[in-house]
Amino acid sequence: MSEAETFFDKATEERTDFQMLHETLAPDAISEELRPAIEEFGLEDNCRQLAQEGWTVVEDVASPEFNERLRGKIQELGGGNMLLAKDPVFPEAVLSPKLLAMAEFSVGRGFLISQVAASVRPKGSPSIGLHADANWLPAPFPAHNMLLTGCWACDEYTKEGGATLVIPGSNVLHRHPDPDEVAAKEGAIAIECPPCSVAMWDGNLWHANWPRETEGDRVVAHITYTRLMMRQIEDYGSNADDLIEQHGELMAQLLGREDSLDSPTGFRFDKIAKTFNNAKL
Ligand SMILES: O=C(O)CCC(=O)C(=O)O
Repeated sequence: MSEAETFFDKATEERTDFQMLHETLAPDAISEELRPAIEEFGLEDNCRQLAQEGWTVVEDVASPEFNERLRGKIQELGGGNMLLAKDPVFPEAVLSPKLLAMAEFSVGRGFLISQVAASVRPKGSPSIGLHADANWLPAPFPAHNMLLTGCWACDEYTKEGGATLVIPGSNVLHRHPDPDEVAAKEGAIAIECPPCSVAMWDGNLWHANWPRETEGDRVVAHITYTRLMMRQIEDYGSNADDLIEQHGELMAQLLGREDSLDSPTGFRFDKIAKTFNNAKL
């Protein structure tokens, strides 16, 4: 028997043992499994805005004390990438219940962590170029969102302070901006919000930031979640065992240990039900 036959025979055998979902949830729908969390945190309007306009802001994501701790650690490090295993404050941020609920809404059940980065922008920091985060996807972008990026605003977000710039509704174009559109930034607004908010957008939304004109630093954690079938930006493989031991099953999911894919021992048949069903939610 060839390897392919072995795989498909085994998959068929395993699939008879669970209730397979056949229908995929619509891109703007909240699943039955997720609805209690969305309602508990009062995130219905955020889900609606994210689906329609491509962006939203979730306020009071954590306590002011946590926000200060996060800000302090980012300043101490001077920003950077690959932060998930650098300090316990980052896993705590990534596992914030409100963020996890929005991530499941936007990039589906069983989603992964793609990137944990941070930036410190002093007065005079220029604007970054207009872009959609789906940089490794060809256009047209798929109907279902593949990436959710959250900028955790440790400080108040104002236009003069260099807040994130978004073009609401550009998400429906499902393509990258062209050079003229990058230069024109037509329809751009500033996301203004209090500290300890997370400004988030989908992978289709055209966005950048405004130049910082005010004194002091703009301190932000950039957290990106992705759909379970996507490759992640950052590879935490060498830290995964420790992170999972410290933070449990949710961290295992974020690091791809709770699905069938990308396993060094081949397809994980023990996770087939979860994977195939989560992919449709
Ligand atoms: O720094 C910002 O306000 C925007 C950052 C950004 O473009 C991103 O994280 O994709």
